[in-house]
Amino acid sequence: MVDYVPISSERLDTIRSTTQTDPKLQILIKTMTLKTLKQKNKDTLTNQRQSTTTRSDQHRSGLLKRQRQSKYYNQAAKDMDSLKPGDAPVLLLMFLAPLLICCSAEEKPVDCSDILQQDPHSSSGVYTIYPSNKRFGIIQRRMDGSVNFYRPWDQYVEGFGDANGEYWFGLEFMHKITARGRNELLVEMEDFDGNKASARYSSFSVGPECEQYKLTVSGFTDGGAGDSLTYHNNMKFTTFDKDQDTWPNNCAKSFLGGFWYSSCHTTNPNGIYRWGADGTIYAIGVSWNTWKGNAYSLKSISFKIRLVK
Ligand SMILES: [Ca+2]
Repeated sequence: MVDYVPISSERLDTIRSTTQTDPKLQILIKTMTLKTLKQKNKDTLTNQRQSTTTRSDQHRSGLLKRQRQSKYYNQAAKDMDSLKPGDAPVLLLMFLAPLLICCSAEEKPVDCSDILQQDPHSSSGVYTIYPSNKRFGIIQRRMDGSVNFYRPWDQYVEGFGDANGEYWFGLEFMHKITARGRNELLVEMEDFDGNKASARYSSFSVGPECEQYKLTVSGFTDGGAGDSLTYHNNMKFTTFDKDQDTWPNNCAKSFLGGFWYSSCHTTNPNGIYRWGADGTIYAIGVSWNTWKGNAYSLKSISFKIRLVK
C-alpha cells in the first residue's frame, strides 16, 4: 500500500521543525511490499545473532531504531487524522527523523532497494526515499521470472514484487513521483546472448487515478533498442479485470500482462517470462518489438526514472 497525506503549509512547517529534516528534500512515503526479502533478512538476522557480541549489539540498535520509527509513524498517523480535506496535497516525509538523521548525503535511498542495502534488517513498512535528479530510481524490473506479473488492477495500483528483484512500483506511486516535475525515463534491456540495448525518453509521467493512470511519454532517444513505447502514449492502464485499451477485446487477457495497452502493444514488459524466442503463443512474452520482435522474451528489462527539473 502507498500512503500519501494531505497537509497544510503551516502543518508542514511544524513537522519540518520538529523532525529537524532538511526542508529542501523531496520526500515520499511508501510502504514496501517485500515479503521475499523479509524472509531473506530474517535468515540473515538469525545468522548474525549467532556470530559475535558486536553484531548482536548492532542488531539491538537496529531494533531500537525501528521502534523509534514506529513511534514517529503512530504520532504522524494521529496528525493525519486531524487534517482537513481541503488542505493542499504534498509529497511528504515527516516522522522518519531517525532514518533521515542516520543517512549522509551519499547514503540517501533513491528507491526501496537502497533501503535494503543500507539496512539488511529492514522489514516491510513505511520508509522515506529521496528521488534524485542525479540517479535513476527503478519503477519496473524483470530479470528472472521469479514474480508473477499477471495480476489484477488493485495490485498494479499498489505495487508488488521484490525491491532487489522483479518489481512493479505501483501506479499510484508512479503518479505521485512523476507529478513533482519533468521526469526522464530510461528503459534498459538484455537478451539471453548478453547483448544490451536501451531507449531513453526525455519526458515520462503517469496520470492520476481519475484519468486511469494514463501514460504520457515523449522525447525518444535511441540507445540501440528503438522506440517501442511512444505507441502507448496517452493510453490508460489495462489489467485482466479492467479493460481500458482501445482494442475490442482485453489486451491484458490476450497478452497476459498489465500495461498501458492500446490495440494492443509494441512492448509487453509485464508479460510472461519465457527465456528467449518462443512464438508458440503470439506476443505474450516480455518483449520490446523494435529490438527483438514480439516473439522474443527478454532476459531482463527495467524502467528507471529520475527528476530532470
Ligand atoms: Ca478493450
